[in-house]
Amino acid sequence: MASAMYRHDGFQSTTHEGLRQNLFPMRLYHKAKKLGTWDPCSLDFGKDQEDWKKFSPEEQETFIRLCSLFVAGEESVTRDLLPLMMVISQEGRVEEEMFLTTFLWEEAKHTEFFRRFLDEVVKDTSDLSRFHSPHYRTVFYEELPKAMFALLSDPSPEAMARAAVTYHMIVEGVLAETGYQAFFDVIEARNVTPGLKEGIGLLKRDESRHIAWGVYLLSRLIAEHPSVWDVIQERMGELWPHAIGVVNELFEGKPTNALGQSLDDFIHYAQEQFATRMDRIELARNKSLSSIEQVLEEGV
Ligand code: MN3
Ligand code: FE
Repeated sequence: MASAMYRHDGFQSTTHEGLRQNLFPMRLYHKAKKLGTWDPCSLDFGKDQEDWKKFSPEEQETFIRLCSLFVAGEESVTRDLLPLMMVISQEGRVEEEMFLTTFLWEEAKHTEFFRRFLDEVVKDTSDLSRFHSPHYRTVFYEELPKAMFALLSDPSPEAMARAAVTYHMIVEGVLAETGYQAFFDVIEARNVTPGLKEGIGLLKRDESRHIAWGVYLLSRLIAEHPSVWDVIQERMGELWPHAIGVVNELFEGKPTNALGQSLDDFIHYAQEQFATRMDRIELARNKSLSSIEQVLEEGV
């Protein structure tokens, strides 16, 4: 990269516009400062510790399996966001970068949250990567870091679209949304582990902002470069079998797990998430970016 790029021709904050408060990412930034400041250390796990002792070994195993996927998934999104932030910074989109500072901090706290549950409730210090099945490994050990760190040498709109589909559509939009909603539902229905439930509720709210920015980014890329649409579809097609693979592996060939969750429900919900995201992005092909922002704003 030419060193000539490492200079500033000016600063947005000293232009006649100042910081563009009406930009969607700026509105997300203000939301994040209000809603994203919860502290994983402040959650009370006292009742969770009591409930844990009453779970059967099979139920405990299912909790640990889910937590091992979630904690590593949160670590991976914490570790893999920076290259995308760097491109946004280099493009001088300061309002988007300001939102992304909240994004990265929140992912760090999500990692901390699940690890705290494992340390203080589960009290398991064994190697939890044993639960990381082949499709999970393909997504989180390979495809996600590869797509994100490719941006260091190729910050093109096409590479950005591949990164955003991987990170925001598949990992956050399909896998995290599906996993957290299903986990939240089962904890709520059984009225157990209130600390875990509260944390997942807060985390889901954070994720809705992350995904909204991801959809905004993809919509913006399509608006600026219409050919990006084909790249998005191709990338969704590449990753979808792995996303469904992660769900199938979670159930190990059985129709339900020890918590009474059903594979069919999981698959159905994942498909719904996938279709909803695709619909939103497809809107960007025919409508203005501002009309998409309105739809996105309703969801955060
Ligand atoms: Mn997260
Ligand atoms: Fe996220």
